[in-house]
Amino acid sequence: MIALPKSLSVSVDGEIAILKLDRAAKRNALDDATVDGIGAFFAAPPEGVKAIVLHGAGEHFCAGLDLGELQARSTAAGIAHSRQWHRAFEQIEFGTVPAVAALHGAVVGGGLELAAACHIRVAEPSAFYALPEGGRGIFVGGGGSVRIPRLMGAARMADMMLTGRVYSAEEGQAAGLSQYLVGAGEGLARAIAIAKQIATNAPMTNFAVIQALPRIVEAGRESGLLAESLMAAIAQGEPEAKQRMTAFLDKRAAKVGKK
Ligand code: 1HE
Repeated sequence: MIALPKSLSVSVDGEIAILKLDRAAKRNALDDATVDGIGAFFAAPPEGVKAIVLHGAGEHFCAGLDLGELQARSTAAGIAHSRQWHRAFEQIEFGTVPAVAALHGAVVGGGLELAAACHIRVAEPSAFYALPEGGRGIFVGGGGSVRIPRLMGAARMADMMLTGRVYSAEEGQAAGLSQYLVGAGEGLARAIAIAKQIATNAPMTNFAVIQALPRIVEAGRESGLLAESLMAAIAQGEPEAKQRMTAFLDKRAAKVGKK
């Protein structure tokens, strides 16, 4: 496994890897080493891992950019810093396996940008969302302006940045920031269960969902429909797809909504 900075720790549970932001004393604030470590981990997950869970140590998921590292940067250096975050978070969104974030406490600034790069977000009631960049005189730089409006809409994101509005876990769920809202203390276990479920899918299905689906959403209608048909035919042609469909016809596979 690749070497990670002290602020990250990993455990592997069968086909699932669990990556922990492990800097609770600083509320898991993201310094450069942590951002690079996240990117490197998602770019090359441990052998055999089919889904990754991301969570935070302590009382909060992530307090965003490490403000201690926010020096006066030249414009060019500021662009390079933001692009470093972009590269790292692209490894999550367009990496090799689906990512599930377990959210609790602060999910703010770059922490929300990080969560938004994951494919599934599971929130505990303590989770709260904010974009304090607005009040700190800066702008999102970790891909937030591209990813967050796709979850909640540009109008809600603009409101968060312009007014400092904080969304509660319930509000975040209603607005689309999380797909699951679970009980207190249940987030990590639920995220792991979801990741294990994802790991049982045919690899081509997971590939299609994380690589093809977001590109199709952004493509024009005709290109999107063509890409969909190609992806559908490729997935359908896989031996695993044939086995799974035969298993259903032979009454060996679960019905939808039933065990
Ligand atoms: C930090 C950071 C940080 C905490 N960088 N050190 N993000 C923010 O503007 C959020 C700033 N943080 C907070 O509002 C609060 O810390 C929390 C709501 C997240 C948590 O509150 P709390 O009461 O649990 O913790 P605390 O007492 O505020 O912080 C504990 C320690 O963590 C303290 O350090 P200490 O040495 O005094 O113990 C804090 O200074 C430290 N800490 N958050 C550095 N963010 C690619 S662009 C992205 C742009 C952004 O992300 S901007 C948003 C930055």
